[in-house]
Amino acid sequence: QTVAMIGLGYIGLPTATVIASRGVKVIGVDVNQHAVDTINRGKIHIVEPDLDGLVHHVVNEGLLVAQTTPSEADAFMIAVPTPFTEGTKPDLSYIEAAGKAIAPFLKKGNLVILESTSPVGATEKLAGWLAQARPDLSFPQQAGEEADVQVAYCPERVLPGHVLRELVENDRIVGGMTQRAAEMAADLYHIFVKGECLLTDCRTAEMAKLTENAFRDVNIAFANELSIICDKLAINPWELIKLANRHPRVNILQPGPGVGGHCIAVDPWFIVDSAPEEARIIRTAREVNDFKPHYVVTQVVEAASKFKAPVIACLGLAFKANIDDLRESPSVGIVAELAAKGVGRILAVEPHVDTLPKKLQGKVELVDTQTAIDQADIIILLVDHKHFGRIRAEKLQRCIVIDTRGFWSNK
Ligand code: SAJ
Repeated sequence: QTVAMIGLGYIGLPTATVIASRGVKVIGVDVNQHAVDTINRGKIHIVEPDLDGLVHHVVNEGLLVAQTTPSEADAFMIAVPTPFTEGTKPDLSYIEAAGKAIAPFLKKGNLVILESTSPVGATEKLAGWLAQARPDLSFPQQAGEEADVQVAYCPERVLPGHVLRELVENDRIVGGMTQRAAEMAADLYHIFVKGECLLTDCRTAEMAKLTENAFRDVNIAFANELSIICDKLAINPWELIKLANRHPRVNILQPGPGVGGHCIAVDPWFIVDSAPEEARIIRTAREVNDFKPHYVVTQVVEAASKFKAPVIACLGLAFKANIDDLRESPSVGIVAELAAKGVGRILAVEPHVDTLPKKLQGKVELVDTQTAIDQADIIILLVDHKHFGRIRAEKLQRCIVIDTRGFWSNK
């Protein structure tokens, strides 16, 4: 059998590669010519541990071929972006474009699987676009179990940095528009998934993905709110959380400078958009987490007011520890806000990158850890990179330290 993967980004490329590594022929499709050319040379255009070697192998074996337009296959998987721009609606235009691109190649017996994080109802919309483009074929919304082309929703749930392991080991939610669609999709995932495939309908599967990330967001918001309350009451929040977590039914997450990444800070808004009156905790959690970077800025501004010409060292720009991903990072936002306020000379340290993101260029100096620590009056720990474990405690004693992750304050 042949599988076509539409979208060769952070999810599509690893998934296509793992399927190909099981000996299945995979056609990878992406509108980005550079990505297609890079992959066909056996190289990768994204950062994910161990992915480069596996891509090299499957491309060499002729099992993965990238192209800019689809061709015929038995199953079509779609892993394209679904952005949510604040104050507007979820943007399904990439899914619609993917549907229109595969429609001419569909034939009886095909399966179409949507993997992109989507609002509830998106899979049914996709099936509608496919049916519109191919009136000669039947789809589940009219023909149910007997449809010529079955359609399913199976969310990806992998953690960036651990994608290859989690793709194989995690349980997989498989939501069919029909029972047949779910069974066909489960058969496909069984090729590479060692976890369990849990069958359900597509609306439940869509909501499950959003629920997982909203659950985490709400729990991080609880920790972030606690940390602000603790500052007011002069309590160490990390010690407090550690103690409370010794209760057998309490498990509080870690406070930080805010929530970043492309999923947890975005997905809850899909739920809020679908049920604005009802989603009260979910909306408030987003607001609490989005407020945290501004709170950190206020702390720094207050500390800076004690110096004539303060030098401020900002440690870490990535959205979480030990990765090089600076997109949607609260740390970058904090550093940019500090620079805009002109509170002092700002040194940024990010051991995983060579250049600053555009919005910091010319305003902030990118330096190594040693230089930053030697020159700083104020040190802000923004990311708990292992790398910062090298900093010696006595170096910190002559500065004001604002430790947003509990890296040093977690007793
Ligand atoms: N964070 C905290 N405190 C914590 C945990 C995380 O402040 O206790 C922050 C991180 O620093 C980061 C943000 O939250 O800025 C998100 O990091 P994360 O590691 O929690 O999650 P992501 O965004 O890398 O990946 C999530 C995962 N979802 C869940 O754990 C429920 C992953 O499994 C999903 O596949 C991914 O979103 C996705 O693509 O949706």
